[in-house]
Amino acid sequence: MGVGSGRRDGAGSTRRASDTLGTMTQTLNSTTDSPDSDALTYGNFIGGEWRPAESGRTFESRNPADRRELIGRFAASDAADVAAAVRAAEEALPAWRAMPAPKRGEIMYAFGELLGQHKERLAQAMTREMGKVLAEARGDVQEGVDIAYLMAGEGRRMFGDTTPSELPDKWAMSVRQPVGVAGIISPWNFPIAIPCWKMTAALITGNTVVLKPASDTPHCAALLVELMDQAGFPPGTVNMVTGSGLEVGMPLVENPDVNVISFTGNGETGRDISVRGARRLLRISLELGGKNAIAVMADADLDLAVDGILWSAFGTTGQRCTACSRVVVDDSVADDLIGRLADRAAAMRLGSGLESGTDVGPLINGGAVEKVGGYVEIGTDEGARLIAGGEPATDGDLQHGHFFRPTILDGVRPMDRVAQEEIFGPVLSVIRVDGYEEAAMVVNGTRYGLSSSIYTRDTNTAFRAMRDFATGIVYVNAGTIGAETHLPFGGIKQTGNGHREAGHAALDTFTEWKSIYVDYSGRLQRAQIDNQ
Ligand code: UN1
Repeated sequence: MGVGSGRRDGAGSTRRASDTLGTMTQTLNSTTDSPDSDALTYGNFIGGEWRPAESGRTFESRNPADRRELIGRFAASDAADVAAAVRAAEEALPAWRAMPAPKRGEIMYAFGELLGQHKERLAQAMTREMGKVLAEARGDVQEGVDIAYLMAGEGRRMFGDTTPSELPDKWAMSVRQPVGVAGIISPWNFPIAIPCWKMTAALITGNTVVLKPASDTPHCAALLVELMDQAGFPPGTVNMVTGSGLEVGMPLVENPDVNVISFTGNGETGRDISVRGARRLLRISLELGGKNAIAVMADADLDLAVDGILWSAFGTTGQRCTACSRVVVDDSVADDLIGRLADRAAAMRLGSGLESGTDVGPLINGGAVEKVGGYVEIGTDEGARLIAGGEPATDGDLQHGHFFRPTILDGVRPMDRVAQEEIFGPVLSVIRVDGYEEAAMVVNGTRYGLSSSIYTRDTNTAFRAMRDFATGIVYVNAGTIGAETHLPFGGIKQTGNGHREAGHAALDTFTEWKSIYVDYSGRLQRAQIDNQ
């Protein structure tokens, strides 16, 4: 694999990502007394080469559990770097789309295998860079492996339709064709899984890719792209440009040679992308979050519900699009449920996700701590009762990280801001209702529609919820998180714009349908006319 390292730039040495995978000899970085001397500098990956931003600027990524730890320095890119990456993707496109899809699938299988082999190192790197506890980070990488294998298989499926023609001696079929250059803008909360969802679907269908990873997790992205290079994706098929949304994301959206954008992130940015893209009829897939509810009915198994709620609300520190941020509970069991939730939440152990025994890792950055704290205040001002957490955790070593205690607000009303706005942190609002009808109304009473769940022992109620809950994903007797890669992932209403990721539905974002008619009758046959 890789020989030598990337070019040197003004800010130090640009390393191949593989240095930290231990797959090549470390040769760079002169001695310095700085405590950050071990931190590496990473470039962009364009046309099969690692190179610094054209401006030479860099930015830092730090460990959110201990911000004294520098993860690395990354190219602070701009429109010039984006243009170079899009050019490389365009140049690679003809050969890549001409390669038989099963062959593209073989490279995808190799990539899935490599991801699996490097699972532990990637998971550790992920926990260091974005904080989720190690077991969850391993799950994140596994999700990447799963989608790589699923999409590799699509190389031998990618089914279209063959169908009878209305005329004799005529053949009709439809096939998928790649869209072209795919701009992928991925979030930090699933720094391996989500770019994998997007890139594997784009690549297997014959598109080439420019990845703009979240600026909070450039290290994970660099490691991922390095593995894709090793797996054998030809130069230019996968490119990566790091930097801010404004300086990299928007130029990618505005670049006229980008044919499709797939974005996961906040609603405001999604809308902005939509508006900018609309001017040139750009194909755009958006996944913009949720305000996911778990309904707990009077007949629910409360032990099961408590486990599911805590996992869904505080797993990944509440930083999942699918996280449960509302519990909609039947009044008859509310006190019992809430008492158990509060006790368990208070007992959760905060700390570095690398330490065994940690239940809840840090939030992604200082801004997130402020935002979450702000929402707790908004909630209590609106009349909610704080029954667990409610503040940053700063005791001992926690003071060096972005920790916030698992928080539960009771007595929240359905239209309160904490019950309507996505907080993206460990804050759970409890809403009391009377019976299924009211529960369903409250579950559906938000602008989002990603995930929902119901706990009940009554089969009829469960089926009603499966029919009524207005979300793209519904769980019965399980929490709101844990979607599997072979089913469509996405939501309705303002969660997105109708597209789905994962499953074979993901292919729709990255392909155009072409309908083909072959007439072998040897005479003019007019559809709709000669078949009468
Ligand atoms: C997200 O939060 O954006 O279903 C993705 C889940 C994960 C994916 C979440 N498999 O929770």
